[in-house]
Amino acid sequence: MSFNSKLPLKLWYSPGACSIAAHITLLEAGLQPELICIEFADMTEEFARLNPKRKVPVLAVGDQVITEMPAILTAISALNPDRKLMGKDTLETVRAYEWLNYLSGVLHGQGYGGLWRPERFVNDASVYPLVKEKARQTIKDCYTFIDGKLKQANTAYSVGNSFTGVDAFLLVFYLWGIRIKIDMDAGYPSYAALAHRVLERESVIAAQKVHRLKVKYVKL
Ligand SMILES: N[C@@H](CCC(=O)N[C@@H](CS)C(=O)NCC(=O)O)C(=O)O
Repeated sequence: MSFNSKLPLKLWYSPGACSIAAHITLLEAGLQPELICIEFADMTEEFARLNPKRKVPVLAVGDQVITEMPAILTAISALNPDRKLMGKDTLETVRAYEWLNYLSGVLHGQGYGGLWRPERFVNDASVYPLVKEKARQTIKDCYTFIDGKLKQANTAYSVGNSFTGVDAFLLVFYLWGIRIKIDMDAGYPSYAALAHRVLERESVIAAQKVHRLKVKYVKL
């Protein structure tokens, strides 16, 4: 089965969503996918035939449809292995997965999932405020953890000194933190420093024009 960067590439994304991380990483790999915008409200039966989970990002490489951020970032990295977008050696790749699973499972799934989609956690709408309150605390706990981990590592990027897909995913949560009115720069300086470094990359500047996920850029 062929799997290479000569095959047609399609990325389904939603404005403001996590899917920008896949687009950034594709651009970092030197790849220009066909971009297909799908609003959350339009994730109907037709979209469900593509991704029954009704979520973005979705990446198609030829006839292979790939979902879930860690899998998508792995696929993109494999399309241009020279760019080492999942780490330069085995240990860095292990660390990349350690980050991605945590970001995807805890910060995205539990934190932002609970805050923006409390109905996924409880049936009783009267307790949504409690779910949201707990989710906001989970988000802040994650930011504290991320900031501490980056401070301790003292590297230019989250996995060593080169950009990986993890940095694109971390940028999403930095921007979402600002969206939910957390003072990211004051509260999490090591995380903010990484995010500002990532925001300067050409891939990010190009992707932001498409995704409407912007931040008033204040240089630290
Ligand atoms: N576990 C999935 C989560 C993807 C996800 O939650 N995507 C959001 C956008 S950031 C989505 O499509 N949400 C649709 C909805 O909530 O209706 C992944 O890692 O790709």
